[in-house]
Order: sequence, then C-alpha cells, then structure tokens
Amino acid sequence: MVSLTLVSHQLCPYVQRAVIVATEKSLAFRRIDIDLANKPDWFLAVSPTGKTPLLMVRDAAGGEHIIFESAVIAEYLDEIAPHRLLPDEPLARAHHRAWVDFASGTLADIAALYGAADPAAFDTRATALRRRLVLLDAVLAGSWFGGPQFGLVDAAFAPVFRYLDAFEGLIGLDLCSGLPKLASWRLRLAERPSVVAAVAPDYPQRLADFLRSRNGHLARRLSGGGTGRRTGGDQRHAADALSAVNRKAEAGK
Ligand SMILES: N[C@@H](CCC(=O)N[C@@H](CS)C(=O)NCC(=O)O)C(=O)O
Repeated sequence: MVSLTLVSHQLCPYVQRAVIVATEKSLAFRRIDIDLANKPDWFLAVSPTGKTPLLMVRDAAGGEHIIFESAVIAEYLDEIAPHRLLPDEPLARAHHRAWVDFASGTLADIAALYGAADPAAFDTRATALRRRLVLLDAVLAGSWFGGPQFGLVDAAFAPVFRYLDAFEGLIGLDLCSGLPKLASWRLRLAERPSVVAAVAPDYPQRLADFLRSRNGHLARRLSGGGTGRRTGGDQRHAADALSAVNRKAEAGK
C-alpha cells in the first residue's frame, strides 16, 4: 500500500490531469496547494523542475519517492490500480500517449494565446489553437477520446476546455464552432464527476482573475470590460477574430 501526496497549484491544468486520474482510479491522496510565485523551500529541495504537479510517494516499506511530469504521474497512477485508462495494445497505447502530448502542446498554445502581446499575435495564436481543435475533432472515436471508455487522453484534455469556457464566457471567442464531435465530448467531459472534482468551486472566478492579471492583449480587453462581462465591442471583436481564425484554418486544411 502506498501513500500519495500531490503537490499542486489551484489553477494548474497539469495538476488537474493527475487529480482526474487519481479520482477515476479511486486512489486516496493528499493534496497540498503551493504558491508558485513563492515556492516553498521544501518543494524546491525535492522538485527537479520546480513545477506542479509533483507526486510524493511513500512505499509500503516507508521509502519516499518523487515523481514529476503530469503525463508520467498519470501513467503511474493508472498502473497502480485496476481498470486501466491506457489501452493494452501497443499501437493503441502509442496513439493515446501521442495525444496526451498533443494536449500538452494545446495547453502551451493556450498560454501563448493569453500571453499574446497584441491583436495580431493573439489572432495568430488563436489560429494555431483552432487548428489543433480541428485535428482533434477528426480523431475522436466515440463517447470518449478512444471509444466507449474514459481514458488518459480524456483526463489530459479536460483542463483545456476549462480555458476555452473562459475565453468564450469572457470575450465570446468560440474556437470550437462547426466541430460537433468535439462539442459533445466537451459537454461530456464537463459533467464527468472526476473532472468536476478536479478544481474548487471558485475556479472560474480565479481563472478569470488570473487571465485579467496577465500582461497582454487579452488582459487589456478584459480590464477594458471592467466586470469581465462581455460588452458589445468585445462581442464584435471576438466575432471578427473568430472569422479570421476560421478563414485561416480553412485555408490551412
Ligand atoms: N510539463 C509539465 C508542465 C507543468 C507546468 O508547467 N506547471 C506549471 C504550473 S501549471 C508550473 O509549475 N510553473 C511554475 C514554473 O514553471 O516555475 C507537466 O506536464 O507536469
């Protein structure tokens, strides 16, 4: 029997992957949220990367082990409890691992979008993100990413949609239009108990505050809106941005 401690951050999308997998596998774990702007010394002493998530594992003999990188943590959690979330067959496993990596790239594109300095950079980033979503829509195989069963790729993408919810709610930027498989997968993910439980109830507000605090085009648009609610101007701008994104995505097909 192992004891698990997940070092986390309230907003970290990579942490959510680990929490979703642990919950799916009914694994008990202790969660410690840290301040990434002021990392505790004990964390820096044990973390090779200084990033969350970090999994501290105490084995049955009392030995302490550190596991880092969300994809590796997720696979470890999957391996230590029954009902595997990765397929058994090697080719299918490789396919799923590749799409977990694609989810990481998508999160990187999202960070680039909210960090974009000006409208042109924002538009370029939105186009890149839209392309990823179009590719993803094309490979969805059923109710969940790989078919009828929830898996690691589902856990990896659930946090992506939390950002897309925020972009839609705050500035009306809908990057999923015309992608019906993706849209229904997104709804299913939003209702999955493990996904719901991966963040605190005040997560949307915290995420909105975080996005507003960034130094870039999105933050300027949000601070212009004051409350963060969409204004008529925001909606027009978002519609313009989306048509530009769609035009470029179509051209790039
Ligand atoms: N590749 C890592 C990325 C983790 C990551 O970027 N975590 C962010 C928070 S969401 C972090 O700890 N940033 C702090 C830093 O880079 O100093 C993983 O998948 O675990």
